[in-house]
Amino acid sequence: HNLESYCSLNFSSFFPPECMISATELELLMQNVIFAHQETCQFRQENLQILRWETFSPEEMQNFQQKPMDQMWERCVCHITDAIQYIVEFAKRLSGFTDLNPNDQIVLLKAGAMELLLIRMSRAFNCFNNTVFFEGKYAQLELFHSLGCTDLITSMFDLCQSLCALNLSEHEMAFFNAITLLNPSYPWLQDKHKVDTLYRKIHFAFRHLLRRTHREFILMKLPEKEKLSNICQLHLEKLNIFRQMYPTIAWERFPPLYKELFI
Ligand code: MHQ
Repeated sequence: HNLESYCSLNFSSFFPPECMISATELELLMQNVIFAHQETCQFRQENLQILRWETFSPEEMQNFQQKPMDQMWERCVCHITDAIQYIVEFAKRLSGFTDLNPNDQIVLLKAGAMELLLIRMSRAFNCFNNTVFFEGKYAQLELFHSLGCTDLITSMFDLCQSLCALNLSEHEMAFFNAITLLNPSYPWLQDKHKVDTLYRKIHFAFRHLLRRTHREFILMKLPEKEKLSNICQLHLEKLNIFRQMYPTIAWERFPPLYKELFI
């Protein structure tokens, strides 16, 4: 790192003491986070926009609602697992993530995968009619009735509503995902300091991006960590109830990655 490039930024007051980063490193980091998201976002924003008003017909809805609980769970869990595979890929492409020790990578993914899924869900959400992209069309909350977890799904939809109100760009989405994943506050982390350094750098790059686009105010409006983790907790509770009702289904038919993360 050379001193000149630090000075050229003239943000010295913003540099957290443990996070020195040169202008070049900052640019590279911004590109890295944005590319990591672009390359792993599963559905492109343009395509989701095109399908925005394709909703399920009442007959199709009824068809879903009449499915047995276990079948619907299995189906949803498979879609969630697919989506999480892309989230794992996002993490792997974030510079610095794979340099963390393997235990800490797992700790962060276990704690963060569902939170990132919630953030990504807001991209696939139409806030004007309260629907979410599911199996090729947009689905109302009622479609998921047979899962037996209306409170969970309601809070997922509510979160998406509040995220949609912020109108996050794909770049902002990328950074929000990255800082949510790299939360240095988990007690099980072995090298907290390394996670913390990476977190600060990415947070700094995020603020830099927001300053450039005059969008700093969104930092105060992003949902609190607690809000996300409450929904994740609710998901775990619902999963536990389901497992008690259908122990063999959960064990034999849920994908290994889902079991590894949540069971
Ligand atoms: C991703 C794509 C994606 C894939 C799957 C907890 C439980 C048993 C059910 C989508 C929740 C039901 C999920 C499938 C329902 C709310 C789940 C089932 C963004 C997220 C998204 C759209 C998931 C959103 C949440 C869905 C619809 O890139």
